[in-house]
Amino acid sequence: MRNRTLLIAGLVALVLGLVGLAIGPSFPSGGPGRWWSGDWFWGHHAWMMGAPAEDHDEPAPDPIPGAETVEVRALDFGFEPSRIVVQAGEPINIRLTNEGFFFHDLTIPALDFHVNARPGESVVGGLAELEPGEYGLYCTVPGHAEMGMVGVLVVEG
Ligand SMILES: [Cu+2]
Repeated sequence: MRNRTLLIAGLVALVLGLVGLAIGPSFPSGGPGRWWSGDWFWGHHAWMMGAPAEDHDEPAPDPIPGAETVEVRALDFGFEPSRIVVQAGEPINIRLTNEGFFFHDLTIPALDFHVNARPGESVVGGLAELEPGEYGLYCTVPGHAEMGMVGVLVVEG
């Protein structure tokens, strides 16, 4: 039994070593030894604490005056509602209100639409008149879509 335990421990160490080698080169100069302690970690993980990651912080498209505003709540982790239904041929605004503890965004890739909000923040973005169809949406912060931050914008013709 002892030999088996040692074998398993060795395999675990080997796998951890390989993982370390695989991700090591992506660490900044200074090396993996300080990845958890310094600016690198917080620079890349500040979004966990409610701040945006660098590439998720683009401004929202300007709201469209007079257009109907659809309210969407961002939660940890999901959109409420996750199914947004609007009519074709009219511009709309989407107001994303972040009621979670984490930074969130609402991105509709097919429409090149993106709004993001810090915790407690409410941000409006405009969408020009839409073609009928179903457009998938999600939160682009790593891991959030997998945890449920997905939905669909349904444009009824
Ligand atoms: Cu999110």
